[in-house]
Amino acid sequence: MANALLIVGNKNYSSWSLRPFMALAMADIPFDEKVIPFGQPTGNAKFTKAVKRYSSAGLVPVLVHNGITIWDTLAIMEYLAETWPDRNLWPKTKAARALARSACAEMHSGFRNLRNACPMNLRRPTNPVPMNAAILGDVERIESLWRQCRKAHGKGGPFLFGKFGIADAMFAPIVTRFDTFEIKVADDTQHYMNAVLATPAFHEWKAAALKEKWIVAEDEVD
Ligand SMILES: N[C@@H](CCC(=O)N[C@@H](CS)C(=O)NCC(=O)O)C(=O)O
Repeated sequence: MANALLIVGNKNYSSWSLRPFMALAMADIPFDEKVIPFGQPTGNAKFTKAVKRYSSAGLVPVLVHNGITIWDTLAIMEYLAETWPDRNLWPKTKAARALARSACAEMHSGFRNLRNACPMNLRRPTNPVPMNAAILGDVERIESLWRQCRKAHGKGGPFLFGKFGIADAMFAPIVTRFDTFEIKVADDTQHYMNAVLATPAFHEWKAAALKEKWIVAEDEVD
């Protein structure tokens, strides 16, 4: 049976692409990968045309597996959990899954202040940018959500639900933003961030990102 194919954007910038990569790699699911560079500006016709060969939505990430195409990060995550149930990508108990799914959905649709002000940019030298109340509100909410997950279900390891899972993959780009923009966080948040940043999957992704030469001006924040 052919490997799953994950189609991603620039590894330096594509926060949505990082998420399914982290889930696949940390779950040891064999997959191939195709990088489609964004070009300039993002949303340009060349990029969209290349992605539309796989998904008519024209956005990355896209997963293709056994003749099935799945696009949009949360749908990809659900497909992975359903297709490889032995990898326990969602936590085992119903209560933990409900919390994990809620956290992932909140991530998928939220935290726009932080996301807009601090775009993922893995090669950016780490230094802070001015924070306003709206960005700090997102940071505070994320820290409290991570704390809630860890407190209720994190006994079995350093991740949100103990073992690495979909919720960690969904928040991995936030971890990089907190790190890159030197956002002040509590000790328990830093401890969780260190665990994500130390994963082999993140190391692999970042090493590839740092080799990229493409610049996306709109994601470069001084
Ligand atoms: N909600 C979508 C977001 C996908 C998305 O916005 N992808 C960005 C890259 S991180 C993209 O393809 N941008 C290119 C464009 O806007 O044309 C998901 O969860 O996958």
